[in-house]
Amino acid sequence: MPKNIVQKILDDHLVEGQPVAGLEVGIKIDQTLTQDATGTMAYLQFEALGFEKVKTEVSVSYVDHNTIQDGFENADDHKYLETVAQKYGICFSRPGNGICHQLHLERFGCPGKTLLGSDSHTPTGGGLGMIAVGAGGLDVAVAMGGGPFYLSYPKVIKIDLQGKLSPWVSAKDVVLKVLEILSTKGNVGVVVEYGGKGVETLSVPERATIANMGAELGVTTSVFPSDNLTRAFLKAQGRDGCFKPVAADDDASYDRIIHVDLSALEPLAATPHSPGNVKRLAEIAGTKVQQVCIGSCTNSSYRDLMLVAGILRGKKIAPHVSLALACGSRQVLEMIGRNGALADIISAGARVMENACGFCIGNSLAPATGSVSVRTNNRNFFGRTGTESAQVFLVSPEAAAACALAGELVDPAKFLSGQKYPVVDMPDKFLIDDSLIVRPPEKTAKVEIVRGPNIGAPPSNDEYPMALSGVVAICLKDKVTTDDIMPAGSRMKYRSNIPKYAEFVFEREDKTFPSRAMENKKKGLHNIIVAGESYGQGSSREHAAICPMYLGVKMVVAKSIERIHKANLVNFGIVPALFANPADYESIKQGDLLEVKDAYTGIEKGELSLANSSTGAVIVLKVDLSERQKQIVLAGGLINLTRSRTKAG
Ligand code: MIC
Ligand code: SF4
Repeated sequence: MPKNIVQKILDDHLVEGQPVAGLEVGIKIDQTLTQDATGTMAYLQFEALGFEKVKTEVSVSYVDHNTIQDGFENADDHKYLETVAQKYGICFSRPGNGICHQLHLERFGCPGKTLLGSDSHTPTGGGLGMIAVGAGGLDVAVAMGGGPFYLSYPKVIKIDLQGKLSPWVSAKDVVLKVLEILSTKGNVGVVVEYGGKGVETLSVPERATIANMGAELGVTTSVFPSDNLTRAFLKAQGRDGCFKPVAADDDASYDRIIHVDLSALEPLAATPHSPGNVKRLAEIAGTKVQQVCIGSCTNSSYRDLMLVAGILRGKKIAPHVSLALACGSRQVLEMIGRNGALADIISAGARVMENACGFCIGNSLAPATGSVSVRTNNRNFFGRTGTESAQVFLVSPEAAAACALAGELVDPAKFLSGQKYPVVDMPDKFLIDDSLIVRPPEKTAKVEIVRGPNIGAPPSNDEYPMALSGVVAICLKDKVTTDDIMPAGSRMKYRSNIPKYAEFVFEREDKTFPSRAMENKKKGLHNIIVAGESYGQGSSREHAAICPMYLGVKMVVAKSIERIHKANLVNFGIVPALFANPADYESIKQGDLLEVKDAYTGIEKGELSLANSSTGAVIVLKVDLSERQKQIVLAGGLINLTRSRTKAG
């Protein structure tokens, strides 16, 4: 049977289940990545599960999120991560080396392989022809220990690219166009596969930009073919040994095909406060801009920054603009440093930041009150920058540079029409220096894991209650992101300390939530979260499930729940339930007392009857879980289940 790329790679890695769209399958994971903000918990869980060594082909622990170090917490985490890596056979990328996704593309990713990462932008690896998927840290811990990763066998949407991008139109505009077409919701269980003649016109970093921001569609991942350009990229990284062509069969079938003519695209922007609010830059031009930030795992490759330098060379940014630059990796920074491009950017007036997530995760460069910030990253969720009143527009590096010069939103094609579009040739050889990657010892060595006071233990949970007697602890709207549930930014340093981090659950929605939920828990009441569509969009942070679990949340009832967050809820013993009739959402209010008499049987059956004692209404809920997931939830989470099996076995 002819196969598409997704089917080829998944079927090669299938260890459990039937390859039928919608059914749960288990796949073997070849590579894993973690970053520091999710990594500490992932490795604490790896330890708690009792594994002796990682069993993957390669596992890498990156430090890129928590690099501010305004206190001992981040440095404690780094030391823990470094020593854990040494002990269990993991490569450790030291702070200063760069952002996990950019680095993984440069130094580790290989076509045809599977990659699981505790970060939602892991699909960046799809630019190299990998099936690269984001997941919660516990799922990554299991995969590091050699266990399968479970996912719903996906439907595949093909994006057929034809033509060639015009000057000033960029890969970012391609993915923004796809976001305009598919939106940020309703794409759970889908993989996007790129194909068509237009693919040959896009370099690997451009493909990676598109695959990266595919995360905002809510799809499982995005993937490109692996072809001669992939081979050339790997060769320039000194890694063509792992090249392998990956292509769909000619008559492969797809669940849907979308045609995108690259030649017809225009410079676009995602407008506040969602990556899916896409508009043409020409349409919104003229708005005054106070800040421009260039960088992040979406747009900080050598190619991106050479383009920026080409645009800024010999010019000065508008006097009221603050321009910041954060390179994706040390390789990129050193290369543009050596060839003079960095000097052009600095001379134009840019502030040069560390090679890290930085502004993208809101731990630096919070914009001024009420200001407009133009950024090249992938998310403009409300409040993510650290300034709730700021308006964030997401654009390409070309557009960002043009806006910095103009001091307002501009279409780069119009604003820079007098200038030649800079030509950036992909280097035949990138500057390769892996000295900030600490490899684990070849032979087992005695390694003492360093645990400073910031390193807590993963919290425990009880078995699922036979009956739920709960209270609606909070009622939320549509598209609540994991940033809304568990803020990052300045709170991120508590990722390894659950009781402390739990003090900030729903901080932006309702500061009293943690204390109310804790009081309910102490009174023996189960907390229930009620939400609208696409609950848990965005980041993979499993803390958005762990911290609510710690506060006694036993169920989320929503109109729909996003893939990674649903898996995280299950892993921590919280039932992800959906309204059978979405209109019932209107009938529930915060503070209502709810009851589910026979929760156990209901979870087994996939249907729960929820009695609202405050209104007298009875509502039907659907609980769509695989047999494996039911066992996890009923055991009170994956760690409990694994431990009970180890004891029994
Ligand atoms: C993000 O972009 O939101 C993050 C920070 O990289 C997260 C991971 C995290 O919360 O640590 C992600 O995308 O998964
Ligand atoms: Fe880091 Fe931002 Fe990328 Fe997340 S999206 S990995 S915070 S650069």
